[in-house]
Amino acid sequence: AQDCQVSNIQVMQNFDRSRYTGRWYAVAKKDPVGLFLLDNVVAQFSVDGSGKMTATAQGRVIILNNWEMCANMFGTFEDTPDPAKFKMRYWGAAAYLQSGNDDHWVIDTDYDNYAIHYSCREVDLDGTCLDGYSFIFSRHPTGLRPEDQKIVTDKKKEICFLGKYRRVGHTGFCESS
Ligand code: DAO
Repeated sequence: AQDCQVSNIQVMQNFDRSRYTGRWYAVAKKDPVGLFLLDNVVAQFSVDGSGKMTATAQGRVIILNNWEMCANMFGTFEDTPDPAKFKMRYWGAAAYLQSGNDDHWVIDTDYDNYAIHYSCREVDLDGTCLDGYSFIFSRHPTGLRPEDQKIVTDKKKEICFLGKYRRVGHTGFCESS
């Protein structure tokens, strides 16, 4: 399962969206073409009364002419036959923020410490991912626990993004607003 075919990527088995709710700190990110969220990225997942997953996220962005701000983002998730694969429609609190419709796959999580997210925006002719992004989330703003690092490294390799991540810092930039 490591031929880098998007269609062969293994996702979380028996994904439980209710255990996934709450706050997740992005600690690393593989950027897509035209990256948007830079750092101080925190996502908050919820499940509404009808069982649909929703999320809000914050992060530092630079828009238009080098204007730095904290983006408040919203996402709604459409279910698919695979419980760990969603279609995410997302938009910003302000019209000039990015919006779109991306795949949102949960590759692996223990629900209490780490989660690996994956989204391929464009599949190449050979079936590999031409443009995609991925967040490594932690329940802890301080980062991953040492015991979770090997699992995460192995998964980065499985999704063919190993070596393409950068650290996502948390400086409190979005806490003042
Ligand atoms: O930062 O380059 C990028 C791509 C990320 C786009 C998605 C941002 C909005 C997400 C909202 C909800 C949740 C996780």
